[in-house]
Amino acid sequence: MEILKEISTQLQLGDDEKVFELTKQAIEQKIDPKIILADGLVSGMNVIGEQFKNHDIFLPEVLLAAKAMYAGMDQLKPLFIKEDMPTLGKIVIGTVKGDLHDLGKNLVGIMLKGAGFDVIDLGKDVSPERFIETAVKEDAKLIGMSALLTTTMPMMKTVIELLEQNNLKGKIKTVIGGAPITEEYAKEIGADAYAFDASKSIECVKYLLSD
Ligand code: B1M
Repeated sequence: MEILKEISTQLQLGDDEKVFELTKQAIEQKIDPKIILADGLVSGMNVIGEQFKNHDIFLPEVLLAAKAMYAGMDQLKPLFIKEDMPTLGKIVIGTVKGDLHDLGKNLVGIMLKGAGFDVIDLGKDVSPERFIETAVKEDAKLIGMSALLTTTMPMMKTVIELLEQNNLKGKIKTVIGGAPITEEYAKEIGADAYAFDASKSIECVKYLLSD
């Protein structure tokens, strides 16, 4: 669809106002919000990721693209989140310590809220202690962690080890995700589940909390 290509292009150009406007138009055209997200916003961000990797663009362009992505996500958010739903359980999410990437984690939060979970979002750069202290204080049964850097992935292991040391492993489940994370890594560090994307995170969380 032409409008989705245009959203992707304007996101790559870092034009947040155009992305905001085009996303609004796509919603008015009754295009499925999940399609707008996947084929417009995320597809544009994937191109940015490749260009950044190949040094065709640099950090300022990536920041502008991220701002544009937020402009689109702001439009879509109310369509994913239905208010006054009975809660399916309380969970804590965040991006691990040292990592400032939060677009994917925010998407996961929006989708999980939309699916009916009570989501406590600790934001980015979250220390292992803070994940656990919050989960205990709020009586949350699951911690969801996001990492986008290979250098911050080990923080997930630290959280799981800390759960173990406090006899909380199993009582508080863990779901991990983010571009460098794999099923194998989740197994290796003893996470309860790996979710490839936001939709998959709903499946994982529902399954783990139904135990
Ligand atoms: Co950075 N960055 N970045 N960056 N950035 C990556 C991750 C990188 C792969 C780019 C590249 O080289 N191709 C690379 C990492 C390389 C590596 O570790 N091997 C990289 C780097 C190097 C860096 C810096 C170190 C650059 C520098 O300073 N020289 C720096 C680090 C800062 C820090 O964190 N300490 C940095 C900074 C930034 C910005 C701040 C400019 C910006 C982030 C803005 C923000 O998030 N507010 C940024 C961006 C935007 C990217 C790329 C281009 C896009 C990431 C993104 O938002 N994707 C990224 C390239 C890439 O990933 N290919 C890159 C869209 C988002 C929807 O997808 O986050 O993958 P994603 O989330 C997905 C799934 O992964 C999953 O669901 C989402 C989709 O449904 N998911 C979960 C994510 N979390 C989950 C949790 C779950 C379940 C699923 O359960 C709890």
